[in-house]
Amino acid sequence: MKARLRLRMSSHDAHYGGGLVDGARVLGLFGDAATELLVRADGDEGLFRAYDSIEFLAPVFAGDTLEVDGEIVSFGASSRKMRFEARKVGRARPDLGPSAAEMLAEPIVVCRATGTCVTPKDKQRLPPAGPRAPVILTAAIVGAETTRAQNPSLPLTADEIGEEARRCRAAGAAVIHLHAREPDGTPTQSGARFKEFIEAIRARTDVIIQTSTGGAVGMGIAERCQPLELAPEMATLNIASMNFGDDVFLNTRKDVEQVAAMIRERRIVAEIECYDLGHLDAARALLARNLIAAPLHFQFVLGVPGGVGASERALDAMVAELAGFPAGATWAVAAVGRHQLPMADLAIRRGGHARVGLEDNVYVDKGVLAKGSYELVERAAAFARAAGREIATPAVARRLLGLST
Ligand code: KMH
Ligand code: ZN
Repeated sequence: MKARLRLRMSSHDAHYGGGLVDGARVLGLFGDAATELLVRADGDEGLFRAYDSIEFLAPVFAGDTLEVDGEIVSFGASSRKMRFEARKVGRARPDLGPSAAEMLAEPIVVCRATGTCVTPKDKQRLPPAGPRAPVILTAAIVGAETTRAQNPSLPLTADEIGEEARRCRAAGAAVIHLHAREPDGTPTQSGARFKEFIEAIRARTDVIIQTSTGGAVGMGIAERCQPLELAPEMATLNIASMNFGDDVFLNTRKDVEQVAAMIRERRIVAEIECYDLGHLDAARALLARNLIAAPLHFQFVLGVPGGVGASERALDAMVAELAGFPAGATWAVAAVGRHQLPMADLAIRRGGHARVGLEDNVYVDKGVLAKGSYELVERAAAFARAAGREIATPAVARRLLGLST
């Protein structure tokens, strides 16, 4: 959540010789931006508790025009971490005439700060929405690449898949991201195998089942799309080709358009898999051609060798790109390997949703294998609670994702 103020420093604001404005004046503007953010998030003005860092980077004078940005970067139960930046975007030019002034071609950053504000729980008047909405946890319980040699708890048979889905649901998962395997572990997109797995899950729990159309690297597009014939509630839509470790994950534009059209025709809700920043542009092109439709749901897959790395900076860039899409889009993070849990935590604090599970990561702690995807879901659920967000049940997730209930 972001707020922006713009105002001109007048001679009333000048405090020191030479028309210099004091730093406290700029901090007052950060306070105003923080207040707007708290009013929008909580329906309360809240309190500024502490600054963690303040850097004054350039002097401010009477006659300068400042632009101030404030942003809530993460939510706790009552704390809201924020960052601020003030930039000079215009200035007086007394050297050219008594009322001469100019807007700057390049803004000058005059101050940066980070801090924490608090809205006590009993003062939070607004229903949790947007960044405070319940967290949708997705469990990617099998995937196509993980092997039993990497983690002996990987479920492979219909019974094992059904039981693992039940455990994940009990731990807080609302969505199961599903691949299928032959009993020997070979990945398959066979409709018959998916049907068996879906029935095993349905017999045990009410989770949303999201079938993969990614399959395994090297599979043809028709092969990958077989599960769509089973009319799952959700399906993945991989948006572009990329290196995938040592392999190439091929998603030509024509193929992506075909998969998107098949998903749309069957009224299945697409989860748009973005492994890189440019994949959001590819999604925008599909939107323009009506091959995907709002409400959109994005999965930011971070840390695949060949895609964007798993960093806070990368996540911020991808979230910022959502400004170019219709309002109301939801987003989640699936980071791979050791990044899975820390990035799930960050995504949840940023107001997103999260996917965890053995498909993308086999460890629950450094060197400690997860007993199953459910253990990773338990960790993600703890992150949600620490951030003061509820965990979406499948029913709530269906509402948030625009699935028919
Ligand atoms: N197995 C990966 C190559 C998806 O499920 O849609 C692709 C994948 C994506 O797992
Ligand atoms: Zn997958």
